Amino acid sequence: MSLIPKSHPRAKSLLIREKLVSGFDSGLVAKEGLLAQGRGEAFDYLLGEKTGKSAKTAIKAAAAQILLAKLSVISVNGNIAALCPKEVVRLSKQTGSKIEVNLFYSNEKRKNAIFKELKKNGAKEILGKNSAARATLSGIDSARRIVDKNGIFAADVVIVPLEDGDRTMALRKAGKIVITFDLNPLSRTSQTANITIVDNVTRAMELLIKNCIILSKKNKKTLKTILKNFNNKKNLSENINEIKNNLTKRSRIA
Ligand code: PTJ
Repeated sequence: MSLIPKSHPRAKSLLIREKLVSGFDSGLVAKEGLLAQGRGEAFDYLLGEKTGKSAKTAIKAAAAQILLAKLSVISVNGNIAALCPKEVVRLSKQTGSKIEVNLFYSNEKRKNAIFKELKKNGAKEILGKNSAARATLSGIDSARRIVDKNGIFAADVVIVPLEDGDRTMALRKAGKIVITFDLNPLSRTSQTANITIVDNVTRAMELLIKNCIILSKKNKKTLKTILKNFNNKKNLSENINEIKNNLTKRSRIA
């Protein structure tokens, strides 16, 4: 049972933190994943802990891009398995995207726990464990280089929530379109991806699913226009301005 009272002014943030801690206790999350969450929390504070206008714009572009993909793959790590396994499965079912487990701090035991968690949440096919389908991404030295030849390796669009910069660059160099969720607009991943959603993945994943449902009723031309009008660098700059405006507001003496 949670020790966090619902009335606590920071209950939402503390409950997200609790998901990570219980994900760590149940073997889903790497120790380093707890630190990554802490960094994310700090940026979320600066954002005002809400989905801003620029994040909404990026989410809409991401939905259009996923719907236009020939093969999209959602890459799942320990933090994502702990924070939003249900949403990952729903996004996959809504858009026909494949799910692939790909870890930075690779470890078979943790990988198995993540597979189990995704299955418990309704996933049917999960890639990332079949050694016969192993392929290697070039330009990257971490364990993340090992991917599935029918998944990330073959994909034209890869969704990489909470990612490290190296793989984002390697994926871009391999000609893939990269969509990321990252609360830090300055990170290498944020700066390198094609579409960066600067928002807490726990808020943004749900919105992405909603946008995919709405946009699935539109034709290809409309989706392509949404993408044509999206500029990641410009959107990131707007996001930094949102943070700046929030800080200016908070710095005023009432
Ligand atoms: O499970 P593994 O082994 O694949 O490891 C996963 C982690 C997250 C530990 C690994 O990918 C890592 O070390 O990531 P980084 O380089 O610390 O980057 C994580 C980024 O995600 C940081 O820029 C954080 O600000 C951001 N972040 C953290 N929590 C959230 C977040 N962004 C969105 N929503 C969050 N809840």
